[in-house]
Amino acid sequence: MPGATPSPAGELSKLFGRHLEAVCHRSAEALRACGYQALLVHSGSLLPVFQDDRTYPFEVNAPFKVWTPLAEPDCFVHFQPGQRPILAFSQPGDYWYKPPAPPEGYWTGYFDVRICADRESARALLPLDLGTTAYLGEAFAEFGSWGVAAHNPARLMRHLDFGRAIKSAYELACLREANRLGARGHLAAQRAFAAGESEFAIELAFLAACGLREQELPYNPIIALNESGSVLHYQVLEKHAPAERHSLLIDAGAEFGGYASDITRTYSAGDGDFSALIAHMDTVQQALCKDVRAGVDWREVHLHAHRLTAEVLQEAEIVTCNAEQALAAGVTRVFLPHGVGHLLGLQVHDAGGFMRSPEGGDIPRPEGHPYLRLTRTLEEGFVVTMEPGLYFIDPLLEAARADKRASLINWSRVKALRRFGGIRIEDDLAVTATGCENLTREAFRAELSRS
Ligand SMILES: [Mn+2]
Repeated sequence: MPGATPSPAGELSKLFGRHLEAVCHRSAEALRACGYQALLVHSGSLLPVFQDDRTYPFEVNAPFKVWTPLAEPDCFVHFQPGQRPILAFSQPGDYWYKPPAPPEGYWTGYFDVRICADRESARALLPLDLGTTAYLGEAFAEFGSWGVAAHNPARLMRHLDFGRAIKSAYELACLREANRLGARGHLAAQRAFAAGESEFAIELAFLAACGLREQELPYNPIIALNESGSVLHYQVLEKHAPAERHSLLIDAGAEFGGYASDITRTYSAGDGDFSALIAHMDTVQQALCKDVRAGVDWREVHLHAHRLTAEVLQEAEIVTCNAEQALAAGVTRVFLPHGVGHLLGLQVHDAGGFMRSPEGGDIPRPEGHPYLRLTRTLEEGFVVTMEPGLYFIDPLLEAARADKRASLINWSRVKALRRFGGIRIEDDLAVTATGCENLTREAFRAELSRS
């Protein structure tokens, strides 16, 4: 309608249409390259708890999320190039649970939606002959009789995963929204920390502000007060607030349309040394964001993070040597033992971070950096996290104290800073030809101007 402002849902629907066309195109290419005529993707099954009548919270399979934002078990997408994809939607006849309503929304018009009561009736809604169809998903009891050509063929899955790195305009819109929700949660968490709340209460504040339950988040939040910030994937969520409050490290993201945000912030309760160290790490993080543009080898960004970390260690007098010596002796890896970032999308650590090409071959990590999750050269449309860190991790410090690195570390400074745990500052970046769009900082700015 000329002159009318498109509703967000209308806009999203248009974006989804173009996105699905691209998914169909690259899936058709992958099928052709691997010798299949069609693709069947399962959303996943509910997994029963051992000797119990309950199931684990449902997690939808990533290859299914490629096609729809639907997060229901036992649904199938069947795609044959040139035809509208079929969605077999499972609506069990069950009076113990509320059956899901048939899907409705900006994306459903692009599918041939067929409602089924169970897997058997789903099979009846699919093409009779699946003999040239590749199937992606778990095997289930009656799966053997479905007659598919291949089950999770590695070569095809690799082709499909490779293409996921470059995000469409629709995917970027979802990632922006996931960041907006995440920023809202982070601001609530920051207020809860300032109010002296426990880790558990900070998580509740985060969830309430995002409007999501824990199982709807892309990953379990890491909410660490004080020295617990040194545990990279800290999971405890203490229910009692500690007697003394020094710092908060919160790594938590939200999800929209199946797409994740992955955001970390670190706060100091006081405005002393640790607060200055956070400000310094923020400068480092922003400098590293300036490295990001199409054509850049991510391994170089990671190594740059180590050079900048060495400078922080020298300036903050955490080492007794200069930055070059700290770097050469591997001391930065004591304080920054993880990768500086990873691909982000339908999975928080998105697929395909090492792939040289869809056909095969991995790009190796730099020697001595075993936890880097991305080694590819950035292309326009990649979405990556930028998450430098600096931590006081007891087992790594102990190991350094036992070898020739011991004399390079200022142990009294380490002792003074240990109670703060560590620092991580993490934003999500959409790579452009000449730089990047910082989805997270934009989201924080928008949320702050809203309130
Ligand atoms: Mn991350």
